Amino acid sequence: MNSPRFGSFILCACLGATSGMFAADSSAELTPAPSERALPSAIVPDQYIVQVVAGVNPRTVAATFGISPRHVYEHAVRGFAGYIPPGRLAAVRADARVVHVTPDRKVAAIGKPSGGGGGAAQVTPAGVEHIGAAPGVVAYSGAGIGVAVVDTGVDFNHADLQPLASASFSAFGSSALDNNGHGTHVAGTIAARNNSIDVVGVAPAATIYAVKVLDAAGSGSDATVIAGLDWVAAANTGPLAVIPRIRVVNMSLGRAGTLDDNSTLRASVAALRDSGVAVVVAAGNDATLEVSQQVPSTYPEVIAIASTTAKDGTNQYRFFSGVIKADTASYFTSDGAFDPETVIGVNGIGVTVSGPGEDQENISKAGFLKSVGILSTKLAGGTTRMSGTSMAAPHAAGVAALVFQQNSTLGAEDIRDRLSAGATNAGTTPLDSPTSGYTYDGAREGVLNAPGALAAPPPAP
Ligand SMILES: [Ca+2]
Ligand SMILES: [Ca+2]
Repeated sequence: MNSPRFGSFILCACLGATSGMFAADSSAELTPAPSERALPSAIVPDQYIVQVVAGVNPRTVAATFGISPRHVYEHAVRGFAGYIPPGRLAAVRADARVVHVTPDRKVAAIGKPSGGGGGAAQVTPAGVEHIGAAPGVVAYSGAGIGVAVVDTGVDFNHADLQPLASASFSAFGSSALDNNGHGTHVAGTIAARNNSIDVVGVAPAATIYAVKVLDAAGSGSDATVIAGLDWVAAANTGPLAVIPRIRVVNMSLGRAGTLDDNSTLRASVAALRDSGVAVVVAAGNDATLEVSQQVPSTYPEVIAIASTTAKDGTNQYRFFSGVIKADTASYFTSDGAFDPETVIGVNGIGVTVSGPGEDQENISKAGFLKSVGILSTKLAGGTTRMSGTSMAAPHAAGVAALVFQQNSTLGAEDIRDRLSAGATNAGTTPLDSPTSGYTYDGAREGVLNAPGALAAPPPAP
């Protein structure tokens, strides 16, 4: 991670989470930034993802080689994941029924909710307010729209998230109950209920589906993520046929990677997108990495959301005049610089828009920068604050639910177009961050806005 600086003074180093879930612990001490690069990209030894051709039963292929699959995929994509002994790998690769054999990679991180506390009257979080989604501002609530939180699970018992969808999934063969806190926080930004307690989400009447692909440590892998996406496809089209249908997937997770390092993962995302599901993802929490260097945010099929501040910050540092304003690129956010190789970044593909991933950035007397996180639902009840592109993405997932409620015939690319066309101050925001070591080089796609997305004209045919 870079060491954000202002002038010759170290401004900040409070990035807590440096990987998978893209949430920073906003209560972390201001210590020097870790020199370590952020995202995990470790290959899981001897674990592979095998994609098979259409019409072939993945179990039959696995059985041919004596493999006991940990996951079988039959909906978003066909294949399986599991242990393949080194001696059998070449034979699996050579089998005519096999399309791709990809090493499984870690998608993992630690994000700790802290602070907060529930029981008080309902608060409208600064991010919800800033994007114009506070109760009463827009005429939609997400009612009748299913949103899958593909994450660490969701706290089934949280009073401000009731009722959750009855259908849920865990890639670990367990309950989809959150045992980390990250997924519960994400769920609250999307759809915390408009009542008298805790917080209110962007789409407070949307139906949340808990899809657990990260464990208690916030750790998973490509194989667990594909399992979650395959379940979403099955839930919509298979024997489950859930009501309401899942129209939005939120993935506040990722790893370092490239466009083509796991064709099966990309195919599963593309299949959902093609079926009309908007797949909204966190851009990434490493300002030294581009979106094009991270999975899944590099995929042109996803709607990648970078992080900005929701409000002006405060400043007690006498060597810096002014404050870090609302709509400034968060010091931790990845942005969407173009990749000339893949042409990712052209026509809004890359980062679609930025959204609030923190309330504000304050500058201390000593010149340190401190993130004040987004307030949302906390595991085991009440509220807590977290910062990260993990928190920006669910604001956009919530707006996607509002737009789908307004017009259920839209497709996933229509949602991307609406979010882009409705963004505020495109061309000028995100504003540059004053931290050194990070020079914003994205496309200034503008900041997410709910009324803007709802009012955006339909894209030209
Ligand atoms: Ca509430
Ligand atoms: Ca960049």
